Amino acid sequence: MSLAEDIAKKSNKKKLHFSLLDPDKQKPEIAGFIAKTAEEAGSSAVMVGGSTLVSQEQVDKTVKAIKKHSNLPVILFPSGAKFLSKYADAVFFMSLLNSRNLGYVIREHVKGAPFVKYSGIEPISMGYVIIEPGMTAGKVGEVDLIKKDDIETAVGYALAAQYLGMNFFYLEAGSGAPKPVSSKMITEVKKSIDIPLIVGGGIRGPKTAGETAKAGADVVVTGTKLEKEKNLKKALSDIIKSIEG
Ligand code: 1GP
Repeated sequence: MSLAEDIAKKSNKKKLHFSLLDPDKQKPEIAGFIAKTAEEAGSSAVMVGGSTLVSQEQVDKTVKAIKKHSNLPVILFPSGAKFLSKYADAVFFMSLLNSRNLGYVIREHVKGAPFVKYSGIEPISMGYVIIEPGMTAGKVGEVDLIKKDDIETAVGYALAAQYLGMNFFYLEAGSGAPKPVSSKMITEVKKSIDIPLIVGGGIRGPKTAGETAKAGADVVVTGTKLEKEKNLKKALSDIIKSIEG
């Protein structure tokens, strides 16, 4: 079974948590330690990526350290073709659908596709949109942000992603967002589509994580929370329990 099928199947039975690690935010060994802790706490996968990366080497080293310390699948969450790693299990082959820059919509994909083919990592097709406030991802991605209460536009993008054949849809408020995507938007998007819905950005505690899952997210992603937490295992376990309901 492909990883995409496995995630879709598991997320049908229970809500999942993915841990996002940005290679720019910590040394590879620390990323490995965080991944190990995330696995112990019940996270289902590690996503690796960020908007401010500088080299493929950075990504390679982080992915290798994660693989060394944990058994979780590693899915790249790339901001461009330069940031792929053959050591990962899969890559979110994601189009930033509301970017004004065609690079993020399709052109980087054209550059990166041969690497994906020859490295053998699994491409997981995903539509990705950024909602206000968008934070760094919104700026770097040159995004026409979806207004936080513009549910109609969010639903339109979600349906378009599904009709284009994408296997997952991702609502992103931006890393470090003061507030996550609203429950109302999540519920309406989830109601409209048949593909799994991933939600991230600004989710830092059990309450918001639980609300996000309850509203309809199949997968809840946290990033920042992993970086600055003293008792990470406990903090993540609480978040994951709350997601699972
Ligand atoms: C993943 O960008 C987010 O969608 C991560 O956001 O860092 O706010 O958890 P946080």
